Amino acid sequence: MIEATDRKQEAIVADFPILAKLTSRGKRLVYLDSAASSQKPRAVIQALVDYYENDNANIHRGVYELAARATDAFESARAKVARFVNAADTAEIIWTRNTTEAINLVSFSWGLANLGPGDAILTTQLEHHSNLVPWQLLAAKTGAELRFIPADRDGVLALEHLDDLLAGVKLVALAHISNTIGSIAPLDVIVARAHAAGAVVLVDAAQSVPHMPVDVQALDVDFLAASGHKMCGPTGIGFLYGKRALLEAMPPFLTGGDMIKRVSYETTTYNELPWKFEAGTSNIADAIALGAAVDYLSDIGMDWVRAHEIRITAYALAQLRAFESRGLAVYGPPRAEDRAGVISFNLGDIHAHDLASILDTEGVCVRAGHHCTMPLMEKMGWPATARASFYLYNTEEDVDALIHALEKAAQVFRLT
Ligand code: 7TS
Repeated sequence: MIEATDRKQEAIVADFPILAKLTSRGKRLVYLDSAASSQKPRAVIQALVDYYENDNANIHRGVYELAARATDAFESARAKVARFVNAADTAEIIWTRNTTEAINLVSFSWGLANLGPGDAILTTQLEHHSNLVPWQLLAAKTGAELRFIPADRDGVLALEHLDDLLAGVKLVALAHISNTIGSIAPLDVIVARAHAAGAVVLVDAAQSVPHMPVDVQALDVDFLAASGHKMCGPTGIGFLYGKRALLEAMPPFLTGGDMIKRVSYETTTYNELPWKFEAGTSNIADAIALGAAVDYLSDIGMDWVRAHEIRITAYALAQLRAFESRGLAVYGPPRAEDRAGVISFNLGDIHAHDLASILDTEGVCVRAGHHCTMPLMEKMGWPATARASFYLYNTEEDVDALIHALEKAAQVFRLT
């Protein structure tokens, strides 16, 4: 069993050409920044090349065979994404550039049409700026109030006052997984109580869809946003899932070509879903390559990906804890099962940027800074953290390399 898992792991690593490259110092590349963006398997890179070499044309308009092929590939990628998150209907998947654009689409379209003075939006203290700034702007524009579910030091949301917080709330917008702390939100509880209070729920799934099975129908979420580049796909493509009835009732976000059915000088009838929300020429090649990424992840199995990340995270937590006597502080839930493969830490007084620079000299790539969660960092009293994040291609050797690099940093800063 263990051997079979190891063989699968080796084969996965070999699928990612960049992982075989050395750094300019001749070190093995140890990529521990997948929460920022994942690496791409050969199948995804090849899908881009294949599309441009064989099928490239604009979609939804050409009568010639080549354009029909491009359209088919583009729409079949949408169907793959719909199956991946178990949407009831392919038309409930809207292509966007990324999670950020998907959230802005909901804010500008649904939000401006549905919120006003006296209404409230409920989010959490854990959010990435992408799931905070749009709601600040929406609140300012509509006169709605913005409220926050508090989080403790492990990134666990405090739900004791949830029902009070939900009074008058029309929208609950929260991250499935915190990109800074790695904690996982109890969506089952929050979605049920939000719906009971009459609110619509948007989930920022940027850190969950790539790393665990996500079923929008089982979760019963109303909107869900994710980015292709964090799930083995290219940059510049992401998606919004929305329940059909909500999307049908929403006005368009961007307007122009492709999102129309009929236009006169005076007026316009909008296209059907999902195209009503896809104005202008879409990111065709990257959508198709995201379809290839979804195929790749589905072949491996999202249950395997989640189980693998729990294994690596448990191993990393144990190794990092052994370092605590030398001033290492590790943040987030203590048990790997309760969290995602995202571990923030600090070593003594070393600034996280300096720490990340030393790790880089050993080929270890981690992110350092505020992770686009400035209010959370301020609340926690962390000027910055270093963050290691794992994906399906990371191994125990990668964790060992991180620990070895931390040893070096401890020596450089004389912490030993
Ligand atoms: N929401 C969460 C929870 C995220 O982690 C990110 C990106 C986003 C939204 C925005 O995604 P985008 O694709 O629209 O940019 N998170 C990170 C990170 O943790 N480090 O770099 C980007």
